[in-house]
Amino acid sequence: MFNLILFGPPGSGKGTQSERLVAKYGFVHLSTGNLLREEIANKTPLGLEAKSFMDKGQLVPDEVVIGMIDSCLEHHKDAAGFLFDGFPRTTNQAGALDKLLTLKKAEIGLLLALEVTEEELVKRLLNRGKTSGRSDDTNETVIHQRFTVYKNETAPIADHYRKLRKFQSIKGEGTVDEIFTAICQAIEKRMKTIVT
Ligand code: B4P
Repeated sequence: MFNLILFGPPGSGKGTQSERLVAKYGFVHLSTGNLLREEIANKTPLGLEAKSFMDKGQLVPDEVVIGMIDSCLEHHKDAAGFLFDGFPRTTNQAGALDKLLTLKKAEIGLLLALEVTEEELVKRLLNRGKTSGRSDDTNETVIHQRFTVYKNETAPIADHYRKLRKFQSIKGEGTVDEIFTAICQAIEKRMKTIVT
């Protein structure tokens, strides 16, 4: 089992690259953002609670997100590998993920961090906001709030995986194809070191 975390600030291309990675490697894709948006679309109590945080550019409480991931892992017991997209986003979530995987005698193989300048991120998010209907992508104040949350709460997770020698950064600017090629090279190099 090879488990990958795709990491990076809002708009760095995690969702975009995940779709391709799933098609190529057959990972089970676990995007907490997508799972939360499904709950919102279905107007569930969890979705209504999540929306109030997401609309302000804040993180949804850890226990909500960890519970969602736990039940997804349970639903996919025979998966050949998971792609975590947008999760973990706090050190608490990272600790919970380690524990959940240990219970399944599994671990994270690699964390790939997409590096993109803030100027480019704002451009991408505002552009997506024109068509996506995502309320967190249309307001520049909310977008900047998401960056602040990322720097304060999410970026520190990288150190945890750096210490485990599972961290690698990837240039997240260029064409989607160029970035995908760099990601695949990093995955395949890491897979070889795990197998041999
Ligand atoms: P997410 O859904 O995770 O989304 P994201 O960070 O906004 O975007 P992503 O990086 O996936 O960008 P994408 O590929 O789409 O989070 C949304 C919210 O949900 C969070 O703010 C939070 O409130 C909540 N949430 C989610 N997970 C949580 C957790 N674990 N804990 C607590 N709260 C959580 O790309 C963006 C745009 O760029 C697209 O329009 C795309 O077409 C474009 N693009 C991509 N690659 C490009 C390239 N190479 N060149 C040009 N444009 C590109």
